[in-house]
Amino acid sequence: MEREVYNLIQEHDSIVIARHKNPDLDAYGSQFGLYYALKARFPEKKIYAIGDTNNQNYFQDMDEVSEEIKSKSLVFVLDTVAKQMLNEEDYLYHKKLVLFDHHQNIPDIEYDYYVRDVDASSTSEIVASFLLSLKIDINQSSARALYMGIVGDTGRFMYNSTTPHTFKIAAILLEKGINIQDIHDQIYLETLDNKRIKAIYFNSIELTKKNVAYRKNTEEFLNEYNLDANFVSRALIGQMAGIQEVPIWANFTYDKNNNKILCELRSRNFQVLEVAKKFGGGGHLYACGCSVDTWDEVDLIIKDLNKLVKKEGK
Ligand SMILES: [Mn+2]
Repeated sequence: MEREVYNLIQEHDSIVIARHKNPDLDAYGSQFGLYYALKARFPEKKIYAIGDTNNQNYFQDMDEVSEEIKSKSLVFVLDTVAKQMLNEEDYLYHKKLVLFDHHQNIPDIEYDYYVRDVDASSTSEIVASFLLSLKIDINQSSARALYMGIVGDTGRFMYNSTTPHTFKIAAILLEKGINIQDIHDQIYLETLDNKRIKAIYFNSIELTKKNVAYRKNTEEFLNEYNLDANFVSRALIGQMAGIQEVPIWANFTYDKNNNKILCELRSRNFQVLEVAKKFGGGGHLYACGCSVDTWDEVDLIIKDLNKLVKKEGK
């Protein structure tokens, strides 16, 4: 399959690299990891990185590409295969479409090739393996991006998704001369304000009878501290992780941009994915999400999570 994708790259004069919206480090890392490596290898081709942006963009401004150019291009979609995670304009127009992903979902968009590895720690790891298998040089910019993506999705090599292969890839990336201290500072240094918000957040988490921890982040809470919904949803949930008594934790955040409630579900050993899927979402077995319209639905999710603990009686 790698060979076929390589042939597609060679056949096209323009290549567009997209990834899911509200990008996390792995979305950016896989995107720019592929981008910088292909740019160096194929200087004569037009290569674009597209999508929305946020405060985790440690790379460069995103490109604007017309429908006309996209329609003639080989388009990559990275770190998702699900429509609801994508902006239509990022995958609809293409000559050929290639997916790279490590999630459990079944694609609901049409594609030509699908490079899938649910055992990979991250899409960045898949991209690194892809480049290595084709002997496309991973330059330092590419290595930095891919390393960031792996660090992001493995929680600095702490999650179970980290495999011997992940470390092999990380070793190869380090050999490119990237500075991991700089990388970690860029990702993890935070402001005093941020630390204070985390304390406020943590002090108001709630628990079900089975110690499912959750927090409902209302519009009022976001407004009071002038917080971004994506930040609250994705960055604050970690505050509930790593607590002995808490088997499952969930974060519910009102997002005024689309009038939805973003739901993030996490667990060490309960498969919360089944609950996310029931409510139209997806992701990984132990880390996943969905979005719903009402707080009543949120209460149903909390109930289901509580039931999950009850059922397994752990
Ligand atoms: Mn990922």
